[in-house]
Amino acid sequence: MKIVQIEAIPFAIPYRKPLRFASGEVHVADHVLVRVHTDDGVVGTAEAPPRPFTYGETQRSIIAVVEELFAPELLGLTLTEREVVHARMNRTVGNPAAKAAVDMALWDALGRTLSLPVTQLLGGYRDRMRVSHMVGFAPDAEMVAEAERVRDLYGITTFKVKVGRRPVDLDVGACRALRAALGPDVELYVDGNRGWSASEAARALHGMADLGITMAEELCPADDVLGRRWLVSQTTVPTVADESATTPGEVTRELLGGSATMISIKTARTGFSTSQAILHQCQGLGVEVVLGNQIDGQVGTACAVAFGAAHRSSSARAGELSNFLDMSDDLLTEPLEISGGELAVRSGPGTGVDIDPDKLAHYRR
Ligand code: MUC
Ligand code: MG
Repeated sequence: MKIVQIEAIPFAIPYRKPLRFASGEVHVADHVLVRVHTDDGVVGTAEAPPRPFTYGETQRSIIAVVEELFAPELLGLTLTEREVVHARMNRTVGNPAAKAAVDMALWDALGRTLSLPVTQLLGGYRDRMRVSHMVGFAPDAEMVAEAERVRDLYGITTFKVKVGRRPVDLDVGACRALRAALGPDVELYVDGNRGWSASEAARALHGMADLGITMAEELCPADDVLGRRWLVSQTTVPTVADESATTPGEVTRELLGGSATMISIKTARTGFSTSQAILHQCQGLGVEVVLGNQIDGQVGTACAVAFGAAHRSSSARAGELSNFLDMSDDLLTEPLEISGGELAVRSGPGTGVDIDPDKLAHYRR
């Protein structure tokens, strides 16, 4: 169970269509595959999706941090020395996707060593999750067509609508068009990726008051401390902290400071270990969570569903597990499939996914 090698392999897979949102847009999945090898010949795998506009990480920075900072500190440790692994990685601030991928690759290797699924090791609450789909910026008719296509093809009935454009009526109109087309039974919530001021956000939420919006995520910049607290007082829609709550400390600040009432947990950002710490923190505080997505590929999505389904509170709502549908291809020998609006957890050891060597060779950079 000793760690003998850690690889960071860059790959790039184009999107069939870009995802556009207030803080950026994504055309190519230029991710990093992290592989942890043990002295027993076991290999644990995870995926790091860099989000430069959010966390300042890039494909090259993730490789450098994993190879130059983390690997030398972690070689020789055993897979069960997770606290030591985290203490050493946390000497370096930031770099959430790099840390998360190392953590999840370690859990995958542990599951494979023990011949047990990671989802069972984490909590084993259920074997699948309902899926929520993100609808990016586009003209109203395209956003509606996208939601209808995903509903008809995959049975998905929960949609996160990207907002944060100016004037705010652009997004109020898009949400109104989606509600009119999809009817009253689908769940709609919004994510502003920090695009609006607090007053714009309040205006938008009032404009959407009759649309049954169930959550409002990260509408304003995290540093608008009083503005965000004021926004919470202006709306009955639960406000979700995403980019502003990337560590347990930030979760405490957001919740106790009154700037958010729910937390988005993303395994691409906090791995399995810190995601579980945040989940338990939220449970202890009586705060709901939503399983988010950092525009993960299929390896990352398999990790997310393994985590989300493992716990009662992370599987209570639909999880954001469908971004991979927009990629032109992926790395798995057996692709993930969403049907009936649900994604099942892979049943094999670890996270249950296997990388197709030909695909990796093809997309490797
Ligand atoms: C989200 O929830 O914000 C977009 C940017 C990012 O970092 O994650 C996605 C989705
Ligand atoms: Mg978000």
